[in-house]
Amino acid sequence: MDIRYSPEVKEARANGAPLVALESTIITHGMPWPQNVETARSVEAEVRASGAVPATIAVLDGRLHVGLTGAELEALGQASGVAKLSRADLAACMASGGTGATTVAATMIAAHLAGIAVFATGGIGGVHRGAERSFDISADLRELSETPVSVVAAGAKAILDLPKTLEVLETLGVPVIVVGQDELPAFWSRSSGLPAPLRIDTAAGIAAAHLMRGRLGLPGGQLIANPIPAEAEIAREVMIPVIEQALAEAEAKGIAAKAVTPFLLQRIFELTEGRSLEANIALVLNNARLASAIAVAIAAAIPSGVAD
Ligand code: PSU
Ligand code: MN
Repeated sequence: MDIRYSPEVKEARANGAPLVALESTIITHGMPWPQNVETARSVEAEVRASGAVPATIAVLDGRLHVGLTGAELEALGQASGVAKLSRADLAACMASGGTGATTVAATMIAAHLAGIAVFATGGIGGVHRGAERSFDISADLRELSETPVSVVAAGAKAILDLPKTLEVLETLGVPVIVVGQDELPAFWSRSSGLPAPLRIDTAAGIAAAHLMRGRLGLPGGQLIANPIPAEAEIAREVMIPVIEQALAEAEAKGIAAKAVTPFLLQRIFELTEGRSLEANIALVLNNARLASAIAVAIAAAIPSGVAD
């Protein structure tokens, strides 16, 4: 597989330094310009400050990039009409020379190809509300069951049906590990009303669980649910009516398939007058710190630094 590594990632791979994968859909479809590029840069800086090397993943002109240069990141963040690539569209985009941002699912695939075991993002996709009618279940869930990458997120986005998302993850055999509390976090809020399926409070403990899965020969990764810092959270009671309104508008407008998540995030940004974006930025930075600590712990346990 011809992967284009950035100079920084190439060097880290040669030295066995800990790497943290970062997705690009959050840049192109999850946040408005220019906060998207600013956030992507500060997330990368946070990873470096925490002792690991960031590898932001995207497809540019048909080539799979693991690690983007500053100029590539800027261009992607400003481009319009960039494709949103999940497992289903990754190969076709590359084969036709296209440009696309990778979702959690596609980023996991690329990270694994590059020997990267840990990935930080904001929230994963999941089972959408009304999935019993729409069948809208993100490919991120299946990917977590197949590809051995630990994904650090702030829980599943509260726009989803969280109980159904947990049920599907359990069916698929994906460990959902909550950090520091007994309740599943809900992205913008620390609380969801749902109990944590598993709880591990240290990066070393999460790294040990990741490595143990590998030793058991279990395919698939782990979902690490890291609550948003208390000072940055938006209370659940505040988010519930906002989410309800955004969902009602999506339904009335007939928004479907890939467009659902970007539409809801944009409407929630508008309805909260930007507060949802501030919270989103804070939680991604928090996830980047934890992911780096996990990557450092895995690299310490595996001399080559490449874990799978
Ligand atoms: N987290 C965010 N913003 C986002 C996403 C996650 O804070 O935009 C993206 C991720 O790339 C995730 C995708 O994989 O949304 C899920 O989309 P879908 O529900 O269509 O599978
Ligand atoms: Mn979907």
